[in-house]
Amino acid sequence: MEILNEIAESLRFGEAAAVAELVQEALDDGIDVDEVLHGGLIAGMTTVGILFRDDVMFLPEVMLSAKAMDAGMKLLEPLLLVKHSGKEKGAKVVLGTVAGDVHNIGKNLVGIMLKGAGFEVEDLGVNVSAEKFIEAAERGAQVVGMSALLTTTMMVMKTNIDAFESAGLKGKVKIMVGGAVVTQEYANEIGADGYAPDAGSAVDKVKELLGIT
Ligand code: B1M
Repeated sequence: MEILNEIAESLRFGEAAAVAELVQEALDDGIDVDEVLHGGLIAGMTTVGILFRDDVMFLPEVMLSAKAMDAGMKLLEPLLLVKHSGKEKGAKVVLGTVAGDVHNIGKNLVGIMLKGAGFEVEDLGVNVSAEKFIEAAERGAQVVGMSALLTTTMMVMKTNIDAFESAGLKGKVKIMVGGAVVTQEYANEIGADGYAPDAGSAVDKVKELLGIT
């Protein structure tokens, strides 16, 4: 669909106002919110990732693209919450991006989907230390979700899981990991209870971890 390409293109060029306008237009045209998200915003961000990797785009430009993504997500969030609404009240999930890592777009999306499904979500933000995760878990969470986008910071997940073990929380709180660089194999290797490749399957994984069918 042409308009989705236009959204992706505007995001690639970091044009926040244009992204917001086009997202609204796509929604007004009756295009499904998930299509706008995946075919427009995420497709655009995927291109940004490739151009960034290949030294065609640089950090300041990627930051503008991230701002444009936020502008689009603001419009999609309320609709995603309604579309994916469920009734899993009572269970609390703590989310955060691990220490040393400031990528939050994917983690935020996971939070939106979990809230939509009815879970209570405490989002600790980015650059979250093991201590902060543990404190939040001790306030009463059933699941702790850690996100990492860098090959360097994904190692921090292992340190955090070890810290949960030392705090006597391993097994009491389920730990889910995710983020572009994380795999099921890595999750198994570091002793995480669960892994999800994307925001939609993060909801299914939390339900599975909590025995909700
Ligand atoms: Co950065 N960055 N970045 N970056 N950045 C990547 C990750 C990179 C792959 C780009 C590249 O080279 N192609 C690369 C990492 C390479 C590596 O380690 N293998 C990279 C780099 C190198 C860096 C810096 C080191 C660059 C520098 O400074 N020289 C720097 C690090 C900063 C830091 O964290 N300390 C940096 C900075 C930035 C910006 C600040 C400019 C910006 C982030 C802005 C923000 O988040 N607010 C940024 C961006 C935007 C990206 C790319 C282009 C896009 C990430 C994104 O938002 N994707 C990214 C390229 C890429 O990933 N292909 C890149 C869209 C999002 C919806 O997907 O986050 O994967 P994602 O989330 C998905 C799933 O992964 C999953 O669900 C989400 C939705 O489906 N998921 C979970 C995520 N978390 C989950 C948790 C779960 C379950 C599922 O359970 C708890």
